[in-house]
Amino acid sequence: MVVRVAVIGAGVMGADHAKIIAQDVPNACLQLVCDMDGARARAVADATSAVDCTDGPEAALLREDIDAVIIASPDFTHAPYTKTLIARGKRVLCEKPLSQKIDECLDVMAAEQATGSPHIMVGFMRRYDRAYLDMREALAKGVLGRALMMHNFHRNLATPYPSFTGAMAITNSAPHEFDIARYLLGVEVTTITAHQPKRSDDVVAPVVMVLETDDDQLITVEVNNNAAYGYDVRAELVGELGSISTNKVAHSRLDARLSSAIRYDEDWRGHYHDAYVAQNRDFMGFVQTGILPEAAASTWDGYAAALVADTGVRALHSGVKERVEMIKKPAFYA
Ligand code: ISE
Repeated sequence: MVVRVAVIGAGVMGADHAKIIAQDVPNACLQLVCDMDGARARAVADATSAVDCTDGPEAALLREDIDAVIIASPDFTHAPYTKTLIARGKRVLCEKPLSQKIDECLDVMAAEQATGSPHIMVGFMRRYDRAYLDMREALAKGVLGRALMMHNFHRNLATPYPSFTGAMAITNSAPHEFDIARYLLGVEVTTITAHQPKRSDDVVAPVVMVLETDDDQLITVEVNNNAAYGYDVRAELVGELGSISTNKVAHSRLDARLSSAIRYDEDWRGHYHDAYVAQNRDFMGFVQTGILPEAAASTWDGYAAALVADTGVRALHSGVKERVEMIKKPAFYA
């Protein structure tokens, strides 16, 4: 069966998803590219030979010639669009966050549970990245012994716009770390503290967080959205018997003239290209079988990451350790 896919939102991530669907995913046909900016939708559709394009997202979600949808439109649209698509019985890959509002996450979860089957996969692509997969395997094989700590660094070249805040470092960037740590350790986060050093200028300073888990482990997360030198994401998982670290900071290293230089990516698209491809291929399996893939992030995972982020923002403002108040996990997500 060929799956006809619509990509809603043709910005940075939407354009990337469209390209991956068109070039790297067997059994998928890029049926529709949609963006409120019609010229942008047209440009991405032309570049990817999509069947059609449109500037009307609401109408696009109702089209009959679409089997599955990738949502990469602005964050505030994720919850309403996923709810429309759940009602239509479509399977959706929704870029993170599911929503930044906790009540909206709960709403989407309730709508999905009411159908009796999973409809949404949240785009936490690091679950498909080779380095994190190796961590998972090392843990499962017992090579590390009991996991004690996970340290994470998340550095961007620069914030996407000047009004980006420390709170947004927590709600926009850190959810990747919240999700991958929960996923690898198989735990929930119970508390969080958040701190910021003072910069000499007025751009947003790094945020450093310490998280405790319900299995008494510690997770540290540094998000530095203005690292200035390149896109650099690293992690180390420390157990009682050993430790495993990500080992790829860049695609290449140039050795010449008695020195060595590493070339960093400008953003995450190159760094995680293979993970995005694997994730989107897995999404096709989800559409065809209706079974949420083992590695995929569910709406519960989307809720959990959003809740940790929300609590993290509170901790940043209060300056004290805040408790993450989760609802009881519904049996649907067991
Ligand atoms: C950004 O918000 C993302 O969502 C990307 O996936 C991430 O890798 C990037 O560093 C974030 O800032």
